[in-house]
Amino acid sequence: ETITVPLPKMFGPLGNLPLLDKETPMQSIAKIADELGPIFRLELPGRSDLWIWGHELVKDACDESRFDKYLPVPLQKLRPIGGDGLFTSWTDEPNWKKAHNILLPSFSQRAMQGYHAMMADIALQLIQKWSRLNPDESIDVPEDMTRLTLDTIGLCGFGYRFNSYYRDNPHPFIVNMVRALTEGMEQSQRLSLQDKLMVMTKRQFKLDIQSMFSLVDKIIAERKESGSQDAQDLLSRMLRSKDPETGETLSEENIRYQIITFLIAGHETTSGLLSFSLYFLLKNPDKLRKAYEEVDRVLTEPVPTYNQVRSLKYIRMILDESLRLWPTAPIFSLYAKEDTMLGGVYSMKKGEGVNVLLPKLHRDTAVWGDDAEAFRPERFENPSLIPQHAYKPFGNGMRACIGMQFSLHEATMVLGMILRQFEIIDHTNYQLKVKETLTLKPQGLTMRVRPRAGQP
Ligand code: MNH
Repeated sequence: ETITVPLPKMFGPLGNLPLLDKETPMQSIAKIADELGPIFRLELPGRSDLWIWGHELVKDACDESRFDKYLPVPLQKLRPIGGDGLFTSWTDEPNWKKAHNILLPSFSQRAMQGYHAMMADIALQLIQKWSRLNPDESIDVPEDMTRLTLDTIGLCGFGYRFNSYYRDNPHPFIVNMVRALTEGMEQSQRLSLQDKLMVMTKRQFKLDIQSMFSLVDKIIAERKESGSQDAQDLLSRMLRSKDPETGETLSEENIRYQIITFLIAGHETTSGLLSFSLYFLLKNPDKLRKAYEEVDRVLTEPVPTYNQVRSLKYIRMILDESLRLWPTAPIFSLYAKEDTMLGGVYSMKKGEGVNVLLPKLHRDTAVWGDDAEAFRPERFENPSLIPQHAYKPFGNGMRACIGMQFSLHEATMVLGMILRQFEIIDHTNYQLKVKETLTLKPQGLTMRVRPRAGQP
């Protein structure tokens, strides 16, 4: 039997569009989800989308023998930027599998030992900046976290220093990137006539992409010329490594797309994660106390070792719990490879897509209990107790995030170092407002810090 999928109130040819706040569409959809339940449909001009968040439905959609990653319209709009890089390619494009094979070892937990010193280099810049603040100065948390994650992926990715802690304004590459990403996302919300009229915006979009390509192409060319391919960064690994299946290396164009993809994927998501984690600690003094206890016990030197970072179990649980409540990449999409019954209740045609709404999956009380809304890192004490496919902040299966170990090693180190050095203070009694771009961030979060006694 197939159920009738609920649809919210319609507004003629605009469909459900008026129900979506242009600034915070994901949060509007989560509100609709509260009302309509674990599966529903949204009609937007020219599209009709299926959404799920109930655990049983998501679990079924995570079956890779029947479903594969889908590129919804907003991701398709990023093709001019990300090309056939890992994030914006279909699984059956030849460069997806090739790059996946070549890059997987470079993102393994073992490979993090090679990036550790570079990550620590950037983390120390943040610690030093904060330790020189006057007591009444406040920190723009998302801004300083974005400086950190951008500089980290720049250095570990291709030996380039964005030097964001020496700038008030974002690096020109980031200005181009953020404007291009924003335009890509906005294109997908525009009616087609409206979109055709935006001549200047389109010209700017092209210019921004050209500037991004030229910086990255220059870095690749210089590295090839210098012949120094012994560097430990991702670029030299990409230039060297051959796909075990085809024996081929990646083309220069595809390496460019991968680098741009890492910059996009690697900087906003991890900075949002660190910002939300600090937000939750500011609001949960008992958890903060446990975190201080752990970093005081484990971090005995000013710069943590690789193994010390791996020992920060509670810090890691704080990050896991932050990603549960505010998964910074909140949606991923799948399509049915053949006609199939989704969750045994809804019949899907071959090629039909479905969006997974993570903030709601991660608050499904059937899995997480009646205190699903509460910040409780202890839930992750024993990860084997978490039901399969109930927690998906890094996506699913072979198309899951390749940068998971990278972001978690970086974030664990930085959060550990911050808490070892500083008492964090919620000087404004901050009220959470979640800002949406391609990712989520706590908008306008600021805090103050004081040196803690007995630093190493
Ligand atoms: Mn990441 C895919 C979340 C950090 C590079 N990432 C995904 C997906 C999610 C995700 C969800 C799956 C998207 C989809 O199915 O359409 N990523 C995150 C989060 C963080 C993150 C929550 C940090 C926190 N990601 C990073 C970092 C990098 C990175 C850091 C790179 C350095 N992510 C990727 C790439 C993909 C991806 C590349 C696409 C992988 C593939 O499909 O082969």
